[in-house]
Amino acid sequence: MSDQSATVIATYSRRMGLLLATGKKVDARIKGKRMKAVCGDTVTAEPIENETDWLITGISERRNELTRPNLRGQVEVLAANVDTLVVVASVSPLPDWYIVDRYLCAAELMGVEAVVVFNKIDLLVGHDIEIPELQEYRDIGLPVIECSATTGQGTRGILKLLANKCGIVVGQSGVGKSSLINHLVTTSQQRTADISSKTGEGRHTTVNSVMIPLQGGGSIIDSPGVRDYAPVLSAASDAALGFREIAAAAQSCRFANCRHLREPGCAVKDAVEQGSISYRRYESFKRVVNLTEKLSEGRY
Ligand SMILES: Nc1nc2c(ncn2[C@@H]2O[C@H](COP(=O)(O)OP(=O)(O)O)[C@@H](O)[C@H]2O)c(=O)[nH]1
Ligand SMILES: [Mg+2]
Ligand SMILES: [Zn+2]
Repeated sequence: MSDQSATVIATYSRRMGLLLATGKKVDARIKGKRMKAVCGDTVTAEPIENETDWLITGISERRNELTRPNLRGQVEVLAANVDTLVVVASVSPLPDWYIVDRYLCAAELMGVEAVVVFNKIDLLVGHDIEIPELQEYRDIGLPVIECSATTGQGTRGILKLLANKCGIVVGQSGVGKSSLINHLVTTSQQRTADISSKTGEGRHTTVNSVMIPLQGGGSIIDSPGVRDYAPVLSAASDAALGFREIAAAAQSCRFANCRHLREPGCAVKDAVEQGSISYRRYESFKRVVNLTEKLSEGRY
């Protein structure tokens, strides 16, 4: 039987869940050790005789990749072919805005949309609290959604943004990524818990990530909570491209190779001093520069 086209919708330690072009879901192994497929990949696969598993025979070229450096300094691909990064922070655990900025930086460098989702606002009921960081994101033109996976308040905005798109939910552990996805999925059959228990390896196998269809034709990828995240940059000078307001101001720097640190005539530093660029975002930018320099020297 000839190869069929399929989408990778789940990755476990060694096997994968596939959605075949026919709409059928199967488990699969991958041919050889060198190929590594991730959620969102389009692959070719064929059935294996006398087995329920299919065999992945090839991975199609990726439109984009969400990557991070692993502990050994190698590039790890978390997902492929996504349209939107849904960056989640929450009332509790307290937001680490640097992590949010690093994911936003990754989205800019991937050339995909990003949305900042502030979850668990049910915990703020009765308190009149403005979150200044959220306003900073709105000021640079990013969509910001305040919501609660528990009450459902605000979550329709996420569905609207993901219509006919593939989103990936990212952010610190415990902010409610899985809860939000469970809230958004159309039928209970498609809930994340069921996906891990229905596939061959059983529920004791850790699901690394899973893609779930949404109402409106979109889909969403849940990735396990990451304590920290850093984008993979080919050079520290690329960091500015990951911060849209810094990239815009940089057009007016005196020197084309300005690093926006201590150079004279730096329009970015001027904008920070005048307050039109957030000092916090500028600090995030400098941290990404530092991190990239450390990585390139193998000091991560
Ligand atoms: N109060 C409240 N708790 C939430 C909300 N969303 C998630 N949680 C809780 O936060 C904890 C972590 O949620 P989970 O979805 O596992 O977070 P993840 O690690 O980002 O996937 C769980 O105990 C959830 O019940 C919310 O909107 N409001
Ligand atoms: Mg989770
Ligand atoms: Zn500059």
